[in-house]
Amino acid sequence: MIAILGAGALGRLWAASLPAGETAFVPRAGASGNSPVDFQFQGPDGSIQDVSVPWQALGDPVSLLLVTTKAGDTQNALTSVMATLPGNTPVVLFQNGLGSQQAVAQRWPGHPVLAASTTEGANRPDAGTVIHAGSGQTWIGAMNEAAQPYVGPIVQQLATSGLSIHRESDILSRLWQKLVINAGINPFTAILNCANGEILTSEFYQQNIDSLCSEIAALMAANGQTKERPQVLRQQIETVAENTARNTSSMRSDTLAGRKTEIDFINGYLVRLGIDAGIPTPVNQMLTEQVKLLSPNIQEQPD
Ligand code: KPL
Repeated sequence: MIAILGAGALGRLWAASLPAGETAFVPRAGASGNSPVDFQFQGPDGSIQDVSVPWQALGDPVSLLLVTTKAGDTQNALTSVMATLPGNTPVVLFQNGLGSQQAVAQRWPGHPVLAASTTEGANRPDAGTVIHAGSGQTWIGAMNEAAQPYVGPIVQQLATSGLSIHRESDILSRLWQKLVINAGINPFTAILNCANGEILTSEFYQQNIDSLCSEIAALMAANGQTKERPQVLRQQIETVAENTARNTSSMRSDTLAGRKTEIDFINGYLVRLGIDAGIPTPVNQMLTEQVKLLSPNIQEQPD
């Protein structure tokens, strides 16, 4: 049984894509999941499928735990679950940004902890519908030594979903690449309340993007990542913004829905790295503050 912690759009995408009967959602601490999670799943080709996913019952054997909670929610959500999992059960983290993955790997060093970086696009326009808006790619790699032997078998197991899964020997670099994109697109779309492509013509973006990319390039070099020129990072950001021009970013949709955003694990994470390395990050800081001002009183909410 593959257990899934986090019944949001991404968790439901995996539940709908893996073979029927092989997945169950993990109830949050204090919550009792009784009736199954029922939803309609729309594939990228427009096909509709009715999906029903049970909640994991106490004592159900779990071969693998997929964690699809928001980054800011992950440690809390995992705490009660880890206490009930045998120490050799692998855990795959699907969070956006960086910081939460390292925190989990450090907190449970004996557990095989893996991380995934995915470009699958899924959204949940209402409680009973999940749309797999665009097929993407998912890379999976080990976050600690204990996870190394599990990477190949997990890639094979998750490939039964029909999604495109790859083994990644340097998952941290892969997560950094996605971080660059998210740091350069998401806060601008949330602050400007616009689709991804529209940031490119905005004055606010044009005024800040080069300094932002210089900050990120310096932080990458200081953190053992390939030293990229800021112009190269800007090009990468703009290619994705163009390719996803009509999309609403996850940060803009969180803001519009009144949910807590993942800014602390994207630009906020870069600010923390800057403080540690003595590298000034005024643009990351400004973007983090402005995104937080959009939703000042929001508490953590489970997906
Ligand atoms: O990953 C994304 C997100 O919205 O979080 C991008 C790449 C910006 C696509 O919308």
